[in-house]
Amino acid sequence: MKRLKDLREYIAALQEIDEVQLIDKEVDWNLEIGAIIRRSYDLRAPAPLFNRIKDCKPGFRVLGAPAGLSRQTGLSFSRIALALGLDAHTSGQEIIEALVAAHHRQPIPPHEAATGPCKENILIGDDVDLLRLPTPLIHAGDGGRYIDTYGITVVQTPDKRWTNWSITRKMVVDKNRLTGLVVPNQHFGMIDAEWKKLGKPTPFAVAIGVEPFLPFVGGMPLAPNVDESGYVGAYFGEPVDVVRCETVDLLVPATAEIVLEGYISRTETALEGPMGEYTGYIELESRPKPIFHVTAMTYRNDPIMTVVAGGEPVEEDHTAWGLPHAVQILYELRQQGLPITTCWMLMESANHIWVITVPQDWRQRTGFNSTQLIDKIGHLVFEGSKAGFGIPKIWLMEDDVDAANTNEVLWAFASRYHPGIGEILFQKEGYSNLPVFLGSKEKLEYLTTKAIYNCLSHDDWTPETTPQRTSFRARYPREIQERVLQNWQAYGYRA
Ligand SMILES: Cc1cc2nc3c(=O)[nH]c(=O)nc-3n(C[C@H](O)[C@H](O)[C@H](O)COP(=O)(O)O)c2cc1C
Ligand SMILES: [Mn+2]
Repeated sequence: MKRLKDLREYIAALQEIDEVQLIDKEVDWNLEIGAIIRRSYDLRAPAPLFNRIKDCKPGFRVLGAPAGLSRQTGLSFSRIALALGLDAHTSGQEIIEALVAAHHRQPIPPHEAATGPCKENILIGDDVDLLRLPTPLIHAGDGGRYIDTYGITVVQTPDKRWTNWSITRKMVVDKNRLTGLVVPNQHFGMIDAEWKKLGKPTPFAVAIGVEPFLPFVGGMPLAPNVDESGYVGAYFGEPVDVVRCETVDLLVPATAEIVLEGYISRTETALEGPMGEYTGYIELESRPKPIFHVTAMTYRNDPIMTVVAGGEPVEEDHTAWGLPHAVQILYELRQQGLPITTCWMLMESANHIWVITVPQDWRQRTGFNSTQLIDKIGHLVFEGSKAGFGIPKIWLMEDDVDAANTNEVLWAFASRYHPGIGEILFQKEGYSNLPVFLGSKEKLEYLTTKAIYNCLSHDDWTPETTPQRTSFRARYPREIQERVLQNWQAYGYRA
């Protein structure tokens, strides 16, 4: 495992495999940066690193699409793999297992360092000026310039028992004020509620441009009262370095490019949003959200802001939120003794469909029929897990299907799911309010109906009546497969 300890080491590693595009031509923060990032997702082109940004001090930079997918053969997930300290060619399935493995190791708490790169420039109080930073207006129609689309928001309970790291969007209001979402069911919202109960402003910090692993734990739904920093330590087998903030009693990752710190007001609000979102849509309304007063900002020399242009798949909401959610439910279902081969978020579904696969002999292993298995999985995921909050639809199938292969998964769903009887519903489950399939009442309540789509073999199939696949691997004798593979170029194919 090769841990990349800051964003700059990550960019250097991306350069080695041609996954970063340096852009020296001056670009406009006003929509041009956002449009380039968005097109890079469409083409699965390298991550753009913008070196010259209009109205901005030379040296202040933006890295777009920090964990997008790649169009290079065999390197689709290379940005994710490098971020996780793995070889660039690591498969989706191996990435999932690497993250699950850390759940079985003891958490290692962070190490408080005396100082760190994020302290190279320190601006406190009146000197804070958010407008110095190269914050883009990402999408036409966004309610403002989003400074935090991939940063780590740090909050701690008033009794200090729990420090949460998560990703949650924030917009610039003026030179020292932000506003952003505080979703009540997320840990950020739960900890904010504890401060609210005391009638005190919530101290917060946001670390932007952090070491590349951290956004994957920021998007991971660990259990409540569990510190994400401990999981990072468990993953790498060593603690993550943190440093003390200047004006709030919080610790932040030491190698962050930019740190903003301050307090969430109990009384003041500003209109927040809309912003192009993970669902692939942008809402039209702004809503009042709390003001975040920024009491200090610190940054590295020539800081690099990471930017996600949320929207149609595949972007970081899908890679750094969808994928860690698959990891979490895989771990939790296995902890309950269920034989689960893997879980995967279908990247093209933009965090709407998670695929769960089970071994073909799951009936013998569990003693369940399909109704019982679906019921058990549905209750555990949708009702028993923080991860289930973000998950509306599950496609359940056997593991002859490669869950990370969208073509195969789509074919299996199309051919195995039975209209009318294959959709098992779970009513009034907690959910995000952003997806566009929700009705307006559901959005207000943060509740919806969720479903498991049964793509399992029928309970009454016998070995004689079980349909057999026709694929290259399934249908042809080994010697024929080998002959064909050996002669592939001899037939005239190039690859
Ligand atoms: C790029 C990106 C942007 C995200 N934006 C938000 C957001 O604005 N609001 C939110 O509640 N969750 C957002 N998430 C999802 C949360 O980070 C995720 O649900 C995480 O599990 C929340 O942390 P928690 O489990 O500690 O509550 C985002 C995730 C990613 C990767
Ligand atoms: Mn958490």
